[in-house]
Amino acid sequence: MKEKLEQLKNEARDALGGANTAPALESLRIKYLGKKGEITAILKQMGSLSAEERPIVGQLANKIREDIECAISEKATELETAALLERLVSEAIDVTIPGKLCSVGRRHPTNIVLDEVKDIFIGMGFEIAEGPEVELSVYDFDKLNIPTTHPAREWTDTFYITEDESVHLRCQTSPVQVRVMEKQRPPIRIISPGRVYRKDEVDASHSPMFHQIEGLVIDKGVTMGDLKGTLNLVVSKLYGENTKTRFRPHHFPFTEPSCEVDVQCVVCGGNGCRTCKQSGWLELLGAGVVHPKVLAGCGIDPDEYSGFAFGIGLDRMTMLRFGIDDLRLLFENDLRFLTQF
Ligand code: 2NM
Repeated sequence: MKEKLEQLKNEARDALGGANTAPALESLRIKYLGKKGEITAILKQMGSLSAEERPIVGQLANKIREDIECAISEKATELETAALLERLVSEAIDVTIPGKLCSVGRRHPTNIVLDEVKDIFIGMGFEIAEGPEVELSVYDFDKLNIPTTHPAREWTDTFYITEDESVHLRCQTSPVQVRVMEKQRPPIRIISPGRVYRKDEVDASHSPMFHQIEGLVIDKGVTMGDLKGTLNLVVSKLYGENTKTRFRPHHFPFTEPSCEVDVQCVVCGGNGCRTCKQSGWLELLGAGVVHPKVLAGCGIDPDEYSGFAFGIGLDRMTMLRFGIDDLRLLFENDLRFLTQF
């Protein structure tokens, strides 16, 4: 029995040497020390020994069991340490590697100018109004006093959505004004910026989609004088205190009287250059006193209220502001262009 125990001890030592995983170690523990393990089996056979042999073999058996237990726990610690070391190496983070740069986007030049214009009007008590780009022809044409015979209503000029011409991509943001006038009682002070659509061939100064900022003021006793005062103030904030303006008579179906407003050329200061085609003036916007028919059509009594409206081409303004000579640059989204602002 002694020999058997010594043999078990050697066998266990060899087996432990080759156990390199926690499960392998556990199965060795069960094999030698478990309830049905080999040492236990020997201890169970002790009854057949003589009284002299029993304590000697018993001692030896206990000693070997303790040795094996000790060896197993040492091996377990060794395995844990090795596993930890491996994790530390494989999961190592080099905190000295430079971070990945994420490039921050920037505002489009059109939005830079739009925000400036918005700030000026908000400072004057205006609110921002928005509306759908797919618009009812009733709102974009009829309620604006644009007759069915008007060239703007041709299929060659307007992106119709329906065969019956009742729905189209808006060609101005005036329908937003109409919607506000129908819903809100005066006083009204709004600007409505947004995309508008016209069937234009693309060139350096035309695009089928462009941007407008329209404005509307309705109250008791609003006159052409208020229109001039307001727009002159806007121009002085945009282009400087002493910038001259010129109001030229014009025609729009939705305003009467109507005018176009020019500013002294921002490039040459009025002396004449390529940008202003030697005239010294740049066309900035269209405006006028809202036609009584338009007011009445929106449920506002033209005998009680009056107002003025205007429309600014935002893309052209942006080009002038930054000296951009081709409108297409604003729509191509070429980063080499956009990162310059
Ligand atoms: C312009 C020029 C003149 C205009 C008129 C209206 C409305 F809805 F009140 F009738 N909104 N915008 C208007 C007037 C727009 O754009 C060049």
